Amino acid sequence: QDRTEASASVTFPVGFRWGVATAAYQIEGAAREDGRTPSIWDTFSRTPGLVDGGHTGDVACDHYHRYADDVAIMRELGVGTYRFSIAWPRVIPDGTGPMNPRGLDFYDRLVDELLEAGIAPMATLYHWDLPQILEDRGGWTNRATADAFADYAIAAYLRLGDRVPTWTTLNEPWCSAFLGYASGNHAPGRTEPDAAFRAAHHLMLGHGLAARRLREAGAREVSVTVNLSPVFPRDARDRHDVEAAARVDGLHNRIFLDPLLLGRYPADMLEVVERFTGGTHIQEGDLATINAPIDFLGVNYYMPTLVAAKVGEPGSAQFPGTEGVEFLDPDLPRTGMDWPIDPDGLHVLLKRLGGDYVKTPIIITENGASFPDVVVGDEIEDTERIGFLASHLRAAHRAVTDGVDLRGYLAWSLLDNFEWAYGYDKRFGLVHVDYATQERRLKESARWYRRVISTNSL
Ligand code: GBH
Repeated sequence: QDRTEASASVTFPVGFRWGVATAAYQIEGAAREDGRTPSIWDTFSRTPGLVDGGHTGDVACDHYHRYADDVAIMRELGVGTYRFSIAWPRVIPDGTGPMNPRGLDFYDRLVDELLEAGIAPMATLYHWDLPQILEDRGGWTNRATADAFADYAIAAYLRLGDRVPTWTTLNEPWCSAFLGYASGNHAPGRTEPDAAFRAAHHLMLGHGLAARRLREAGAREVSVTVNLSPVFPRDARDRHDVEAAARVDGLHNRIFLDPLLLGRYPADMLEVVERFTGGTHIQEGDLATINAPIDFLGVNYYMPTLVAAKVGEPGSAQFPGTEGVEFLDPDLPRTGMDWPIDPDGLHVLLKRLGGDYVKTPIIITENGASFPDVVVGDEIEDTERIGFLASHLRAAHRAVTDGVDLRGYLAWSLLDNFEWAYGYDKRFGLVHVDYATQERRLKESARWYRRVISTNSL
C-alpha cells in the first residue's frame, strides 16, 4: 500500500458511533461487595498457575468506586458510546432466583453518570463472568444455564432499560465455549471438546431467549458480539490448504454467524458437532430461537488466522476438529501480545460479512492492541497503538466506501485492565492505570482518539 493512501484523510458518515469498551471483571474490582458472589473468573484467577503473575480481578481498576472519574475521562475524550458489561453474580448472586438490588444500584449510578455526561450506554450482559454456582451445575454445558441467562437479562433490563437503549447479550461466545471448555485457557478451564460444542449451542440459545424477551420488554436495540477472524490458506491454489482454512473458518466464524444470522448450522460444522457430541443437545426449535432478529451485529476484530494442511498435525486445542491443520505465523508486524497486525484482514472480514450476511448492520465493538508503554518525560507516547488504531480505522472506512453497513467503532479499551489469563502486564488502554495508586493518565492515543471523534475523521 502506498504512503499517500495510508496518510490521506478519511471522513466517516454522519452519525457514525464512536466509543470505547470495557468489561466488568476486567475493571470493576469490588469482588466481594454489595452481595456479589464469585464468578468462574474469580475461581479461575485464584487458582495458582492459571493467570500470569497470579493476578486476579479482586481490585482491578477499582472502577466500582471510581466510575465517576472514569466517566469524566470519557467525557473529556468526547466518546458518544460507552460499552460496558454487567456482572451477572452482582445481579443474581445465586445464578437463578432473587435479584440483588444492591448489585444493580451500581449500574444504576453508572448509567445516570453516563447520561449526565451525554454518553450513550451500551450494556453487555455476559462478558464471561458466569456465577460459579451455575458452573457447579455444569455451566454452559447445561441447557438450564440458557434459561437462567434470559431471566437475568430481564432482571437487568427491568431496572436499567428505561435509560439503556442498547443491549448486547453475549461477548464472544467462541471464547466462552472454546477457550473455556476445550483449551482451558479461560475460565472455567475445562478441556473437554464435546463440552465446548454443547456450551457454544447453549450460549447461542441463551442469546436467542434473552434477545426475544428483551425485545418483548421494549428494548430499543438488541445485539450480540462475536469475535471473528478471517482465515487464510497458506497457498490459495492448494486444495488441501483451502479445505483447512474452510474448516477453521467454520469453527471460528460460521459456527456462530450462521445460527445467529441465518438460523442454521453450516453442514460441515453440524458434522463436526455431531462427531463430538452426538448432537442430542440440539433440540427442535432451537435454531429459530437463536435466529432472533438483532438490530446490529457486534464484531470484535484483533487479528487474522493463517493455516495449512499438514498430515499428522494434531490440530489446535482451541479448535476441536482441526486434526491435520497446521496454524502458521503470518509474516506480519506484531503487537505486544505477539498477535499479527493486519488491518487489511478487517477490510476482508467486513466485506465478507456485508456480502454473506447482508441484512444486519455492523458495529465494531472492539478493536485495539497491547504494546509496552513508552514513557517520555510526563507523556506516554504510544505511537504504535495510534498506528494500529489508525490503520484499522482506515480499513474500516474502506469497507464503508465499499458499501458495508458499518455504523460505529468502539476502541478496546478505555483503561489498561485485567487482561484475562495474561493478568495486568498486558496493557490495552487509551488511558494508563498505575495499579499501585489507581492514578489514570491519558496516553497519546487518547488525545489522538479525541481528535478523531471530534472531527469524525482521521
Ligand atoms: C477480547 O477477546 C475480549 O473481549 C476482551 O475482554 C479482551 O481484553 C480483548 O479482546 C483483548 O484480548 O490464546 O494467545 O492463542 C479477544 C479474543 C481470543 C483473541 C483468543 C486472541 C487467541 C489468543 N481473543 N485469541 S491465544
